[in-house]
Amino acid sequence: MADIDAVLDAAGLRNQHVRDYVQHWFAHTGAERVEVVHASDDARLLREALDAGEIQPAGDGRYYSRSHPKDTARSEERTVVATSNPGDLGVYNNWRPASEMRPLLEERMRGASAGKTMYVVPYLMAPPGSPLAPYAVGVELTDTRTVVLHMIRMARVGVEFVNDLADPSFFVRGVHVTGDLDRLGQGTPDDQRCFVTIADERTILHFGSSYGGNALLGKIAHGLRQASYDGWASGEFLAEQFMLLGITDKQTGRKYHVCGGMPSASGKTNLAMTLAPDALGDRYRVDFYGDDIAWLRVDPEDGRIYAINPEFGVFGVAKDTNEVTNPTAVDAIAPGTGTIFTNVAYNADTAEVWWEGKTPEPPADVTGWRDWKGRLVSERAPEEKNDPWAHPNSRFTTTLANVPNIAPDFDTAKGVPVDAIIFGGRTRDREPLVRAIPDLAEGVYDGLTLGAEATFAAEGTEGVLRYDPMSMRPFMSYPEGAYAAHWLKVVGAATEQPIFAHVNWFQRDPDDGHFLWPGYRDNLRPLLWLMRLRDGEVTGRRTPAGIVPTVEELDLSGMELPPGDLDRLLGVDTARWRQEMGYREEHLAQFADLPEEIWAAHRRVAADFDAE
Ligand code: GTP
Ligand code: SPV
Ligand code: MN
Repeated sequence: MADIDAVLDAAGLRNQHVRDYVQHWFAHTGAERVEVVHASDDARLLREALDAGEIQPAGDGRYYSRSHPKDTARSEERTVVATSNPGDLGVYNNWRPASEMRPLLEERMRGASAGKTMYVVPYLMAPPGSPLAPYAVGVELTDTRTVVLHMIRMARVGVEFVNDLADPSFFVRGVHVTGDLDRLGQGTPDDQRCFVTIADERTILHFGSSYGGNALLGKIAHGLRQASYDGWASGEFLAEQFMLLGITDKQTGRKYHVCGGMPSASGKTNLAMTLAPDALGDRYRVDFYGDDIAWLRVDPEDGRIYAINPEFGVFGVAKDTNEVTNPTAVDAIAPGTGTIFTNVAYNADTAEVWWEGKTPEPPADVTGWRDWKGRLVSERAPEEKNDPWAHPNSRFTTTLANVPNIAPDFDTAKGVPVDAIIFGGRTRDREPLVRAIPDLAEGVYDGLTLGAEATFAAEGTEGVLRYDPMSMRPFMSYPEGAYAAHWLKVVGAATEQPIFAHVNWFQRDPDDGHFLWPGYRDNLRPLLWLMRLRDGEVTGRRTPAGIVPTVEELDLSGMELPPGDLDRLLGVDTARWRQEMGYREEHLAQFADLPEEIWAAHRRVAADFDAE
């Protein structure tokens, strides 16, 4: 192994624990060579990937990549959280014993990287210097170059993040082996894929994919599953699938920070990036902090909740991204940004990409265009003619620095103080545009009972109504009762409580199905109302489900909404809610050890509806 030592020496990788770990998995996976990655290797790795045909040019320093057609989204079924404690079994975490999963993954991975390079990707999932940085250190070993290119965009990458650790053995060990994607039986009873976080060993073993959260281990495997477990085990913090944004009222100089959870592909990226309805004039500035993950802790100095975005980039849904819906995202993926597009439609002749909703109609001249499966659009069979050109879960990958309204203090070590925590999802009826919840237990209860239509970000579930507690269902790494108790404890310890709220941009007309609320940039309006409620400038209308705005309180300037739509948007349908309370009771009953405060909140809301 002397040659590997030489490679690690040359890369300046000094941490002996990391070196031992690399040696171990190099031998185990049978890789042919090792390469240590630094963010500054990006240009060379891009050239190599272009030469190897793994990516294609997509115009002005942007790139196109296509994943295997059977590998286009997370597989929730094949994802497991393992520990050595059967008490960690939860309803959503697919818990298995570590003693069963480690050997299984070791067997799948043995020799499975033969002939390939093992890239060593040391990373940090936090702003440098953050009090939570010790939990954010990891090393991903991967046998796929496009995964490295994505990691460089999504995390801070370099040996400096693992050398000189206070405890050199305290880093997350992530091993990603792609496997032979043609032969993994994806979706069959003999599915070989397996994505395991061994949470109490801080080890992540993912086999059988090279796509998104299945393969970029810093992102959701570490940033959410491992981190939420660490936050609970240490008692110190929360790690949630949350966006994070700042709103500055330029008239008063007051700055607010809002974070919140919405299930995958339900609008976090769009919300965090794009708020700024021009109709409201130049009064507000909205800063982008993060679109998918936030870690929350109480700062001992002032006792407030602070949030950081542990990520370095955005892995955003491409569908419907355009100048009208999200001009900020359009700029963030513009020429010169180094963006990588995955599974959109591609034209090699013109180096262009396209996805549904990029423009109202697909390019009129189909010459050279291939759909996400690589089929020439002009040659698709008649029954394929209506297939989307881009996969619904096709994505763009760009760094935070490319987002034009990135907050000037986005990488401040301490994070930013949180004024509001919101939950939302795709709900076609029942949920009003916004309802505020000023009580901690009722806020946590609301998050736990977040019910929404599932999306294409995971395989095989689109459109199904299901509960997605705090949008963490696919990322829950410990039991829900303990999760609720941990939330009450962390947020309860803050000296200044954030206000909670539930939002819904996805109400539909019961007759023709159109979205009642225009959404996107106009979502700033309900958030401004929430901030005014927090400051005591409006009082709203009390309902058993929380406080909703009156029509007068909501700033609707420059909007034209049919009055009937507005009533529906701000209405609380008591009959539907009473029915929902029954479903919630059943849902919550599944969770052992749910704190009494949560049941009490449930009973209060139910009694209020009964009294209506
Ligand atoms: P993940 O990255 O999977 O966690 O998703 P996300 O929550 O960041 O979702 P994203 O913002 O990427 O939105 C997903 C889809 O919802 C995109 O196709 C958006 O165009 C659409 N969308 C986002 N916001 C709105 C909105 O306010 N109204 C409507 N109708 N659609 C929206
Ligand atoms: C999600 O699915 O919620 C994502 C994309 O943010 S992935 O990284 O694939 O999980
Ligand atoms: Mn997400």
